[in-house]
Amino acid sequence: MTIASAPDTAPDTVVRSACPHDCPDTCALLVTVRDGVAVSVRGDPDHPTTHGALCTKVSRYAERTYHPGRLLHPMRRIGPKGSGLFEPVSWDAALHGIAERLKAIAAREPQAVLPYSYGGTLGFVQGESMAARFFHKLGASLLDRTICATAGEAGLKAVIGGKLGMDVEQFENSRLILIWGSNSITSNLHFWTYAQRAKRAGAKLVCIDPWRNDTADKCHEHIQLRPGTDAALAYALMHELIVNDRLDHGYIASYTVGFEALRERALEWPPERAAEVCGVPVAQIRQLARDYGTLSPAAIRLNYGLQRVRGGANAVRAIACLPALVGAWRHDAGGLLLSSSNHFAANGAALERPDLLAERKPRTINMVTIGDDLLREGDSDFGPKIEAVIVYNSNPLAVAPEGAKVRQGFARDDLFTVVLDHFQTDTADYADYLLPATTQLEHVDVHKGYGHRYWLANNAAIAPLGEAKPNTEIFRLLAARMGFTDTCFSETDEQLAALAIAPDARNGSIAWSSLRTSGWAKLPGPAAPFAAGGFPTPSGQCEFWSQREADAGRDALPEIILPYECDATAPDLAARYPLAMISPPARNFLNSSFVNVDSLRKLEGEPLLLLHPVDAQRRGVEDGQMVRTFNDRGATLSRARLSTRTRPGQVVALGLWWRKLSPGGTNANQLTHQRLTDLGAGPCFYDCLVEVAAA
Ligand SMILES: Nc1nc2c(c(=O)[nH]1)N[C@H]1C(S)=C(S)[C@@H](COP(=O)(O)OP(=O)(O)OC[C@H]3O[C@@H](n4cnc5c(=O)[nH]c(N)nc54)[C@H](O)[C@@H]3O)O[C@H]1N2
Ligand SMILES: Nc1nc2c(c(=O)[nH]1)N[C@H]1C(S)=C(S)[C@@H](COP(=O)(O)OP(=O)(O)OC[C@H]3O[C@@H](n4cnc5c(=O)[nH]c(N)nc54)[C@H](O)[C@@H]3O)O[C@H]1N2
Ligand SMILES: [Mo]
Repeated sequence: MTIASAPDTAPDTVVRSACPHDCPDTCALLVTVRDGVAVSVRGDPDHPTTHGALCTKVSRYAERTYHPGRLLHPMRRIGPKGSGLFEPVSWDAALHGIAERLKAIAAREPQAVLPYSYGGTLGFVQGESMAARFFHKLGASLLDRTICATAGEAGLKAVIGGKLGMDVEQFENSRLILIWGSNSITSNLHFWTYAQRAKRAGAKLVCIDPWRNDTADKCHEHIQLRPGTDAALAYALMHELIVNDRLDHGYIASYTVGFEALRERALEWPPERAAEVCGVPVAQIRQLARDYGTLSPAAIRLNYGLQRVRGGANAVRAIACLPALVGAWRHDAGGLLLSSSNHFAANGAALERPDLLAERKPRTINMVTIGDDLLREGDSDFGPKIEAVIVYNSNPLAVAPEGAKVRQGFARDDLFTVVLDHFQTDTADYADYLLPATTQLEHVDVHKGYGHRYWLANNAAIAPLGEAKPNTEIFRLLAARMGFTDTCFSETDEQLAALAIAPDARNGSIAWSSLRTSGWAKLPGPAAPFAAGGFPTPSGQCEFWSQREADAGRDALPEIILPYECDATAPDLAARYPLAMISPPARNFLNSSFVNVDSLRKLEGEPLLLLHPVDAQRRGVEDGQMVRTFNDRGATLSRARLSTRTRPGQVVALGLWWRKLSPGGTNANQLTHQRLTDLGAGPCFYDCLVEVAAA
């Protein structure tokens, strides 16, 4: 008998981890490690919503981690900003250089320093924990993290009180599912499993989306409305429910406020009127209303696609009224799901320590307007000019709107920029210091879902590659260099993970100590959160009519607000730029992550522009030809794909490509603008007029 002691004969170990990405599915992962190397990343077959299946992207997570382009050493810029020329330096030199510069700026004005971060990881530990402590202690500007979901959040909050809703696992029992503003097969694959089960059991599936995406193909019905017109459609549905008396009067009387006012408004929106605005057949709206009023339980899977327009929050508000009208909330498999975030109790204050601000009240910068804000001089309105940006978990050069200005801002010679990332992204090219961060396989974290109700643990599977360090450790070391001595800067990642899960009835008995071994645990609580009312609104009711909105000087009812950029609101602009562009996610990328993974980029091919044959013919564009898409803000190059999947007058640019991996050196965000949504101060990525010409 031989004893296996040599490393090459050591048995494989399987580590429980969690997908870090910004996606509603937040899958439970099993990482197989052999001799210190992660050899496979699988979905946990026992975790109900993961059910052993991963999306193509994350099944390549090991390929991403061991990618030859991984940043393995701290780097200092040696060429002009944007050139991408760096030299490796020691951690000591990098930390020293950064701390000296930040100290000098902060001694004059700490608010001149800006953190910039978003969803590279949704972990509580590697997200806003040590990083937030660092910036709070410094007194840096605060960042309003609006780039994805704040409009939808504001809309939901107004009506149902928060990011609460159906349990995704219940959709399999629904009889009607409206997939609204979501390409689920692309961006919420594990929900789609439940939708398919429902379909097999006889449910009707309807997709409401401006283009016929993968998901629409597999639904019974596709309502192909114009972008930004969802509130009008929702009101027409209400109109039909009311005039045909397909209402749950009992639910309305017991658990809602403002029905009379809503009714009056809805009666102004017969399907004929909405059909004009939305550009869809009247009969289709009537049929949808009939289905919604008669098939029970009726479920709505809303996603964030429809709130990236001027009226995005109010569109969500209008849609959020529907389940209460028909009493869908009474059923486990009825109601609506946009986000399940507020089912969880996370201890944000303990992690982020806003108390470190003491008496200081720094200004807040909206991350959507980073383009403009980096170009602003200091003034009494804006406050001090931004002199330093620390970017982590984000790639603003690719993801933020009006890319030309974002680039120009980051190209400022007098801006000090530090980027923490896994790769030399578009943003990294503009860094003064580029710091190598660990991936999910190399660090500890704790996650909640926003499309399901599980807490998940991420144990480190392998040692950090090269000299990479977790975000937390980088901020710990920087804090020490800055002379921050508070004990909170020496807390370990395990301690942070334990803090994240608040001791709160919403979490039941879930705690880090057991989660790290079990891998995942489901929140307690009923499937149907509002079966008997109990909305966390000021009135405790579903608020069709919102006193809070009225007090803020806004419409107390959901409002129909058309896009900034469309025929009806901007006819002159529409005459020059007649095509509405939407730029939703490509299946094999995750925002701008994974674009540099060769096998996934090959699957996507190259930047494409879907153009309706009628529009193509008018412009003399043929299928497969390179085209220039442009407006006053800039231009992109992509390959035209003639397709009836899009509407006439509308183009689809699947994203989000890295600028430097795109033929014209720009991506769809070269065309988008920085104006904000009606509520929630979110971005309007899908509210964008362009023109197209053969390149
Ligand atoms: N593969 C993949 N998965 C992802 C992402 C990714 O980039 N790639 N991104 C992740 C992130 S950050 C998020 S926030 C989530 C959610 O991601 P979302 O941004 O919601 O993306 P989708 O679910 O693809 O839904 C977008 C859909 O909304 C449609 N849409 C655009 N404008 C309108 C409109 O005005 N009305 C309606 N009804 N529909 C409209 C688009 O055509 C598209 O099909 O997905 C996550 N999952
Ligand atoms: N035109 C258009 N623009 C969009 C969208 C769209 O649909 N159309 N979608 C918008 C949406 S929904 C969102 S959420 C935003 C997303 O914007 P971002 O949150 O910026 O998302 P990513 O592009 O994935 O960039 C995340 C970066 O974080 C890095 N990263 C990952 N993990 C770690 C880590 O542990 N440490 C560090 N330091 N870095 C890490 C990744 O390598 C990657 O470079 O983009 C928005 N922009
Ligand atoms: Mo997002």
